[in-house]
Amino acid sequence: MASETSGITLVGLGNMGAALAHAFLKSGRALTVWNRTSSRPSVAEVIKAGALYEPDFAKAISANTIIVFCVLEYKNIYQGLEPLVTSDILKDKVIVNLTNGTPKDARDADKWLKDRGASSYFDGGIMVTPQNVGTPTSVVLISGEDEELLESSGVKGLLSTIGFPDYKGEDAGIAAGYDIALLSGMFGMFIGSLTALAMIQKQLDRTKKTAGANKAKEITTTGGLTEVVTTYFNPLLTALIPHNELLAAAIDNNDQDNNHGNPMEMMRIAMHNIIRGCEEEGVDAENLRHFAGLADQVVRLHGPDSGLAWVHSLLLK
Ligand code: FVH
Repeated sequence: MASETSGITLVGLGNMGAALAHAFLKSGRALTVWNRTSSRPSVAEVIKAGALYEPDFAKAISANTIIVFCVLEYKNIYQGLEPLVTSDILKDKVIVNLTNGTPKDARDADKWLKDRGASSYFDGGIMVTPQNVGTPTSVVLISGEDEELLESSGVKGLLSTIGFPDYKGEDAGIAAGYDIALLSGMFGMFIGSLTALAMIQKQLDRTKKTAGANKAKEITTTGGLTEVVTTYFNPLLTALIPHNELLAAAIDNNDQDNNHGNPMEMMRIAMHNIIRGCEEEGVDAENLRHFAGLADQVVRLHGPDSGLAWVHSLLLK
C-alpha cells in the first residue's frame, strides 16, 4: 500500500500535467514522469524541478504503485498500456486518472484497468486551470472505490497538493459527470460570448464606415472589442452570475414558476429578437435557436409568467 511519501508516476506533461508535476514535487514527493514527446519544454522544466524523466513507458509504469494519468483523452491511456498488458505490469497499481472524459469513459477505464491487474481506480476532474493548481481555490472532484481507500491509498494526500479533494461517490463515473457538467456551463458561456462579439464586430465596422462617409460625425473606435467587453459585457455577466444560484434553488424547491422578475414570455421574445437580429446582421445564431425553442415550449407548457428554471425539466431525458 502506498503511503503519503511514496513515489508517484505521472503520465502526461501537457499544460495541466506539468502543473501537477510541480505541485507533487513541491510537496516533497519523489516523482517519475513520462511524456510521449520528450522534447516538450515542460519535460526539461520538471526535470530541473527534481523529477526523474523515464523515457521507457513500461519502466515509468513499473517505477511506482500510484500512477497518475493526465493526457488529452482516455484512448491515449489504452494506446500506451495495450502493448504491455500481457505482462503483469498493472498488478496492484493504484490508478488515478485526471484526464477529461465522460462518466462511461471512466467506468470503462475502471473495468479495463482492473481486468488487467490494477488494484484500484480513481477518476477525477480538476476544476481549475493549470495556473491555479495548488492555490486555495483549486478543487479536484474524485470518485471510485470508497472514501476510506482514497485516504489509506495515499491518493487523497496526493490530490491535496493539487487542490481540495472532493469525493463524489463510489461509481467511478460520477466525478467525470460533474466535470463535464461544469465545463458545459463554461463552454455555453463562451459560445454566447463569441456570438456577442461577432454582433459587436458588425456594429464597430458600421460605426467606422459611417464615420468615414460623414467626416462631420467622425467617431473614433480605438478600443475595439476589448473595450466593449471591459465596459459593458463583463459587468453584465458578473451581475448575472448569482442568477445561477436562483435557478438552482428554484429547481431544488420546485419553485420554477418564480421568474425572479424576468417572465419567460419576455425572455422568449428577446431570444427570438436576438436570432432575427443576428440573421439580419449576418451573424450565426445557431447556438441560440435551440434555447429559444425550449423557451417556446416552457411558455406553452407553463405560461408566460413562468420562470427560466423550467428549461431544466425539458433538458432531462
Ligand atoms: N488545461 C486546462 O485548463 C484543463 C483543466 C481541467 C483538466 N483538463 C484536462 O486535463 C487533460 C490534460 O490537459 P492539458 O492541459 O495537459 O492538455 P495539453 O496541454 O494539450 O497536453 C496533452 C497531453 O496529452 C499527451 N498526449 C496527447 N496524445 C497522446 C497520445 N496519443 N499518447 C500519449 N500522450 C498523448 C500530450 O503529449 P505530447 O503531445 O506532449 O506528446 C500531452 O502530455 C485533458 O484531458 C484536459 O481536458 C485540462
